[in-house]
Amino acid sequence: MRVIVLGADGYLGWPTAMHLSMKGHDVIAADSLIRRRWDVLCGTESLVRIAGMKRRVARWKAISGKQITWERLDLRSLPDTTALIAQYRPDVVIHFAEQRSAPYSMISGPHAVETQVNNVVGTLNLLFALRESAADCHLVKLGTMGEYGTPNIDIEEGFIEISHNGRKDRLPYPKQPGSFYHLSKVHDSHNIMFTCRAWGLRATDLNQGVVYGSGTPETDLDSDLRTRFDYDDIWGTVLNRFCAQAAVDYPLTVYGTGGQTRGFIDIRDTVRCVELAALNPPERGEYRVFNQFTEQFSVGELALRVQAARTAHGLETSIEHLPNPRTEMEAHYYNAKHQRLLDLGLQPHSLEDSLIDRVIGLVERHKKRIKPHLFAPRVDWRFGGRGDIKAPAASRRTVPTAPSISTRS
Ligand code: NAD
Ligand code: USQ
Repeated sequence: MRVIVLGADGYLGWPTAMHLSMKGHDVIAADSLIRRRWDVLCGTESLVRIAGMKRRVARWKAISGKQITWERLDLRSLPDTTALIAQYRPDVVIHFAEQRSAPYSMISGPHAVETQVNNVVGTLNLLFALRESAADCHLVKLGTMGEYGTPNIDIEEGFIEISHNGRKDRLPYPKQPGSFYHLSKVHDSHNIMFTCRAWGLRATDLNQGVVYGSGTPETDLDSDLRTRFDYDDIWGTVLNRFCAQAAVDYPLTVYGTGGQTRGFIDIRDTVRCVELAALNPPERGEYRVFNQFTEQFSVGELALRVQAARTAHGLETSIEHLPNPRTEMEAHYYNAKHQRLLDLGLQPHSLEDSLIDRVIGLVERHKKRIKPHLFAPRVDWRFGGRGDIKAPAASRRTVPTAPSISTRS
């Protein structure tokens, strides 16, 4: 397949680009590099040092003998996005290229607007570019389990059979997202579903759970091939944060009671799920949804697992329940289906198998770079929209409003 990976400089995009290249696909890696700029603005930094894209693709060629073509592209530019799709006419586009932090989207009004413009406009531009030059292409779009929220019934994979006043229909599953970021994914889903119906595009929306882990067999090949690992309050996802906190004897920051439950997935399973979706395209005009996670845990349970894993190695770990900075249910029913990727052949890694080797081990190797002042949450959902946050003390830079749009170069 000829595959364009959008967001290829990111945590998930870079490992996916290498994984597909290793499997013999022709990979074009595109990114605006805006995430590196957001890091500077938030005073945050990947735990693992990451090489620039030119260096990464050169190193990949030297080590694997395979070519990944690098293109700098901002999806917010319709002409540039159209030109990229017309130039390569891909069989598959894998779209990771969004502002993906819920806390970032809740800092202030301008951050919410920036998030939704970046994500919704970027995806719309891509849909128009596909219609123009590659209408048969399969769009694989990264959505999120957070689109569904935490309803008091089982969560289906995208659609639910409804009986109402004696009639039946199969309708999109109700959405109750918990941040302006998660809302942007809902808006994307609606736009994608509409263009499949209206223009006959084909798309898979991967509603992914929270990802953990340090990398994949390809990122492990060389230090220049590593992917980022976030542990701060804005970009760090919960398990990666807990492992980083434990490594420097910082109490694990469970928000509220810790009863909030989410779906989780190892980053090695992410790249495999994306590959499975790409290899098994939907029909023209079909919009389908796969729930992309492998296990579900409450946040409190995760903290206890990290504590237990360390205790087994004679290490102490404390857990602290902070007042929850988010507006979310802390005690709720949660049972989300996740069968469709298993049906396509996914063989999941379990947290039990990955925690010590793949997460705690990596963090231990890099723990000198951990900056504990990046752990405390700076963004409160209830005060969102009132102003900017300050970067933490060790790096006092104000997080500014939306940056201007850069063009493809
Ligand atoms: P990331 O921030 O590490 O990577 C996203 C990449 O997209 C960055 O390199 C960024 O520069 C790029 N990008 C953003 N806007 C762009 C634009 N307008 N044009 C071009 N490039 C742009 O994020 P990630 O963790 O790799 O997440 C990738 C995708 O997966 C996101 O869509 C996210 O919502 C989704 N997702 C992530 C997780 C997770 O736990 N990390 C879980 C579920 C879903
Ligand atoms: N949490 C804590 N302590 C922390 C950090 C988080 O208790 O130190 C809690 C949060 O309150 C939340 C849960 O852990 O209930 C998950 O938070 P998170 O920051 O790990 O994940 P989230 O903000 O939901 O976002 C991440 C990714 C996002 C993706 C989403 C998948 O950043 O891109 O869409 O996971 S999902 O959660 O399924 O929507």
